[in-house]
Amino acid sequence: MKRSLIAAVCAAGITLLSTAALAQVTVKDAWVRATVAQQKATGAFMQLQSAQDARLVAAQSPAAGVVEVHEMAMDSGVMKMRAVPSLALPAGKAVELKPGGYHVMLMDLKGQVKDGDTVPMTLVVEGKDGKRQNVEVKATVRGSAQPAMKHDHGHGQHKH
Ligand SMILES: [Cu+2]
Repeated sequence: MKRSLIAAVCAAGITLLSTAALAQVTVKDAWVRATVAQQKATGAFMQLQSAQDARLVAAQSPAAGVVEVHEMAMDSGVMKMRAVPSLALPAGKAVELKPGGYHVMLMDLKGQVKDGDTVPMTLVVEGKDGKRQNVEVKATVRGSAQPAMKHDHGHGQHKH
């Protein structure tokens, strides 16, 4: 019992050492919005934090033909989204990808993304030294697509 515990701790130590040279990126609460049949695109959201200054420069997923990093912003009173070449991940700062803000856009979907499914994604993070690192993410599919398509009247928005 005791021996196996020590072995586990050692293994964890080795993992930490081998990744120390790269920007260590943690991903929290990764989720993808569910789609309806025939819907070709959806968004992935998560919280990213990098130990060192880095940038999210690309993403891939076997579930989508095209994956881009998008930004949503008000433009002359209209909510618009556009692809951004990269997303800055300042050292130690949690960067939120959320509805209405930055998101990973999954386009040319291979199939319907259903509530409860898991969507694997690979994020490509580039450190200040130009070194690229792949970060594997398993995002959980949440919700039904309808509320996202309809207009919300402001009810049930507070989630405290
Ligand atoms: Cu988008």
